[in-house]
Amino acid sequence: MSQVRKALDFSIPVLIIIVILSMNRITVGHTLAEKSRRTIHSFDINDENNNTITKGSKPNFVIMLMDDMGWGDLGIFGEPNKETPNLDKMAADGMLFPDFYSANPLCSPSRAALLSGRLPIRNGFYTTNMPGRNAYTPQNVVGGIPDHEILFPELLQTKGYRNKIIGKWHLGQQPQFHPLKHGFDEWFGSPNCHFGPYDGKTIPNIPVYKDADMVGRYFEDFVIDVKAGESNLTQMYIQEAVTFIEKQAKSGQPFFLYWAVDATHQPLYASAAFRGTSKRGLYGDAVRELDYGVGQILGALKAYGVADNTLAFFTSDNGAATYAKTNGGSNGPFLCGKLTTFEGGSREPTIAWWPSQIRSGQVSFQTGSLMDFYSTFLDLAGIPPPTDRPIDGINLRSALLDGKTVDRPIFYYRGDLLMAARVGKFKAHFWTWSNSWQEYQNGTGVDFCPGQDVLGVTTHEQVNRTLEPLLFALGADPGEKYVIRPSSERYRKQMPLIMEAVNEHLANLVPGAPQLNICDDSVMNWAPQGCEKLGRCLPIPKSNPSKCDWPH
Ligand SMILES: [Ca+2]
Repeated sequence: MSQVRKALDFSIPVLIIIVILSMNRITVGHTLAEKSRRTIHSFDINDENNNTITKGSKPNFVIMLMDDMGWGDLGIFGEPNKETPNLDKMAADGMLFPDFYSANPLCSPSRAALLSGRLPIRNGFYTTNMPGRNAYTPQNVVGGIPDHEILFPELLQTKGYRNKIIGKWHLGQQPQFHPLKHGFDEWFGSPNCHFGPYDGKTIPNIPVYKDADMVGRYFEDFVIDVKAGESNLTQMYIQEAVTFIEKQAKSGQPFFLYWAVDATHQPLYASAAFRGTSKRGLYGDAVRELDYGVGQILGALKAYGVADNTLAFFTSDNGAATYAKTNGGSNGPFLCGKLTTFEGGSREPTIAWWPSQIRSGQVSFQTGSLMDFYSTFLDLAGIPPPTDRPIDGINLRSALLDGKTVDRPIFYYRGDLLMAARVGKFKAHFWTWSNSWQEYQNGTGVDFCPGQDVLGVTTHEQVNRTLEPLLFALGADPGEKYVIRPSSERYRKQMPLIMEAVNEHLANLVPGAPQLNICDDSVMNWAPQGCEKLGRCLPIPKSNPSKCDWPH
């Protein structure tokens, strides 16, 4: 952890300032597809139905987590084509959070942090193979979410909640890491990204699970036409969500729905009904279908009478993949995107909605984090959080219900390296790195900051700034373009405040054992549980573990 500790070495003439920190085909068999066709009906977000079937003291929770969708992809946040009417309506009826962050600029660590309430450096979703590298869970990764992490759905279960994940899990594909072992009662989706198609000999296609058992594989049973960009998956995910909401509303049992859809993650896809409907191309088609899905889910909550007792959040797991250029999303005014610790990497389009509790049309400037769902949901469900470990999420109750804000720092990590920190409206970079020269290839290769080079900031090598961090005023300069002079009064005033938060963070930091160091082809999805019933198990190759190679 010497890389992390390097930030401790920083010192500047210290002004004595006290800062109060509240750290405080689609045929899965034909049955599912047919069922899906049979039962689809449409809901309207504008429906008013206060015919409450269930009104318990415990609220229901919904997280609609997008994959690689950017802050700037929503009409409400300024996307010029204005193609997200349901999200814009959700915001108009609820609370918009412009300053909301993921805990990491990449899928797996972001999701591990969301569910554990803890930074990846604590929960183990990082690598120490090389300093400052982003790691995730492709299907040859040996690790996953450790048993000793307490995910908030596990705690909700103890108080009678029924929890369902729909879509991408990404916290490990080996059986011990599956959602049903970590707080979920139901699952429809996959353990890894929908990459492929693979040959099934050197690499197996990714399985799709219905609860504990595999029911098919992407590209074999669940068709994704990569060339056309077409798949019915989002429609299936919508239907799964609506059916779950109906079931839970009728039973009266409180629930948590984690809708972790992935159409905006490459390979992009949309169903035939949405393909070609966006001015933005396929990416926009995917956004439009997901926006439709949001309308269906909120509409179902209303139609089944549980809207007033349900807190729903919409957000995304990391910034838009700017390296995909027009095939990726928009991070609005923010610098760079996915995989970076600039604002474009982790500022998320976030909306809260709770008709009976959150007044409509509000904007909260609470600095928020996906990790805050942990503390917030537990509090609202009357469940004490664990006291034997640091929790990085804060409780958003007062922000949601009373419109209050509290100061809290944001720490930007890339793997094991603390790259930057935000306190108030100011952000300091201790290290800068966009992506390597090797990948960048003088502009002809991969670029995490296309069209956004800022001299000395978007560096293609890891540059250590700990002796004189780069400071930006995010309020005036959300795009991190204008470095504040170290000799300026603002710098001398703000840096000690940031360093106090950083030093407190690092002093109490006990990094978790890194889970993303070792890869082994034998752990891939050769023979997922349930494959025997389908006669679809593949031979497992000999184990040959090695250090994973993380290029970013
Ligand atoms: Ca992602």
